[in-house]
Amino acid sequence: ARTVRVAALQMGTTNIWDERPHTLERMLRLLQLAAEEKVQVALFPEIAFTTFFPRYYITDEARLAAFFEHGDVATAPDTRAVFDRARDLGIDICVGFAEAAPEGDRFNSCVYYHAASGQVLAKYRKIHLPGDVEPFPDPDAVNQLEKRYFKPGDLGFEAFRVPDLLREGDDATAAGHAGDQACDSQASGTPNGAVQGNVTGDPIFGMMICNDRRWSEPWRVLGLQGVEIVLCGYNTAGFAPHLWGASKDADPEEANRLSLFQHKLCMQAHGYTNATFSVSAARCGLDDGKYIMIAGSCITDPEGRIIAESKTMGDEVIVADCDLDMCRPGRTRTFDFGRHRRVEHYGRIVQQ
Ligand code: CDT
Repeated sequence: ARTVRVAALQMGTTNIWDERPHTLERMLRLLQLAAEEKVQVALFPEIAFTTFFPRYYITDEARLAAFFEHGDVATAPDTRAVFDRARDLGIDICVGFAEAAPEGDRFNSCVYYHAASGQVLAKYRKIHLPGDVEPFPDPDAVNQLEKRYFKPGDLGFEAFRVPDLLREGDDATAAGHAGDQACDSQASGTPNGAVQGNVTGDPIFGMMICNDRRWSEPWRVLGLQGVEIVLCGYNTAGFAPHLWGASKDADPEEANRLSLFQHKLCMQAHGYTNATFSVSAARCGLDDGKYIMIAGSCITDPEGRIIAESKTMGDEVIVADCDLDMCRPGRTRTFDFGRHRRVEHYGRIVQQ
C-alpha cells in the first residue's frame, strides 16, 4: 500500500479585528492536534491568516496592503511561525494566503511546504477569481471583490510529487501504480520546475483554491498529470443572494444548505471522475458578526465517497488515511484517459 495520512485544518470565525498573533496561535493549535493524530500532510484554508477581506470595498491602499503577505511567506515574520512549527512537527502543510508578489502584482495563493527539507515545494495562484471588480450598489449586499484585488494566477495547474511521505515498507519505487502514467510537471524540491523524467512512486499532489473546485477543467488538467490527492482551501458564503444570483428573500437556512451541498458535490464528483482523493478545508463561521461562511471541510476518495467530514463550524481537524493505490481502478478502467477520451470533440472547451 502507498498510504498518506492527510488532514483538513478547518478554521472557524476570523474577524477583521482579530490580531495576527491570535490567528497564528489557533493555527499552531490545529497543527498540534494534527501531530497527535500522526498526520503527514495538513491543509489550511484559503486566505488563512486574515478574515476574507474581498467581501469589503477597500479604497485605502495602506489598509488593503495590510491584508497581504509580503516577501517569502515561509520566512516572513507574520507567517513563519506556522511553517517553523510544521517543520518541527514533521508535517507538510498547504496554506492559503493573499500574496503581494515582488513585482507588485497581487494573487490569491497557496504553497505546499515540505517539512523534511524545510522548503516550499510548490506554489499555486488562484486562477478562477469569482465575483466582481465593482461592489453591488445595494449597501446590504455581500460583495466578493476578488477580481478587483487579485490578478488571475499565472502558474497553471501543475501537479507535483512529494518525497519523504511514504513510510518504510511502502511501495515508493514500484512501477505500475496509478501515478506512473503522468506527472511531468514539477520536480520534487523545485517549485514549478520540470520533472526531468524522474518517475518514482512518490505521491502526486495538486492544488486549487476555492472557486476553482466548481470548474471541471482544473480537475481534468490535474487528472491528466496523474494527480492522487487534490488540496483545496476555501471561503464560501452561506447566505449571499447577490453573489449567487438568488432572490433577496431566499431562506437563509436553505441557502446555506444548498451552498454546502454544492461544495461537496464538486469535491465528490470531480474527485471521482479524475480518480483522485481530495481534501478541502473551510474558513467558516460567522465573520465580523455578520457574514456566514459554510463549513463542510471533507476528504473524499477516488470513488467519490466522503471518508472524513467536519462536524462543527469552528476550528477542527479531520483526518483520513489515503491509500493511493485506490486511484488505480478508476485510472485503469472507467477513467483511463488514454483509452476513452475523445479529444477530437473537446475543442470548444479551449476556445474563447
Ligand atoms: N473564495 C471563493 O472563491 N468563494 C466562492 C464564492 C462564490 S462567489 C459567487 C466559491 O466559489 O465558493
